[in-house]
Amino acid sequence: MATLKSKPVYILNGPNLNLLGAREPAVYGRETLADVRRRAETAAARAGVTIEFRQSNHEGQLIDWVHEARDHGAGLIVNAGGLTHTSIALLDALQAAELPVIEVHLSNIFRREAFRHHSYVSLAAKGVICGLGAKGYELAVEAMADILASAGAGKTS
Ligand code: CA2
Repeated sequence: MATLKSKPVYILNGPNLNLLGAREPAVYGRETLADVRRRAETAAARAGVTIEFRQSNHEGQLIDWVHEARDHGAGLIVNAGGLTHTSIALLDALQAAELPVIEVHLSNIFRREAFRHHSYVSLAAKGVICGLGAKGYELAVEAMADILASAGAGKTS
């Protein structure tokens, strides 16, 4: 039987998400990124997948991790923070990765400033979850596990 555990799902978090819980609780909630990580790990254990949970404030680092995921990952869950709305380079990397991508945002970007309504990441994403806070990461892990199980059905590796 195929195992979903062989390659991890990369969960990449972009600029300023390390500040979660410390500032702007009205927009992003009170949970820290460590709390979000714990939720994702619990959801992953439930769903039978493993995760690589990372955060960087640097565009190039995130792109390097997407490249790493291309070789060593099963899928990508991405909250690119502000780079969501600006980074063609990150989009290019995600498209080149040829892996299932799920985009996550804590806040509902469509209830916010107009500049947040456009996402480059969405062009590479199979699905988008936004506005559900940290719960969105759990849902993304669950959805990714389903996608990987469907893709792997009948395969031996
Ligand atoms: O809602 C989201 O998850 C965002 O990706 C968060 C980004 C924002 O630029 C996107 O439009 C939507 C911001 C990252 C978090 O920034 C913080 C700033 C201060 C305090 C806590 C977090």
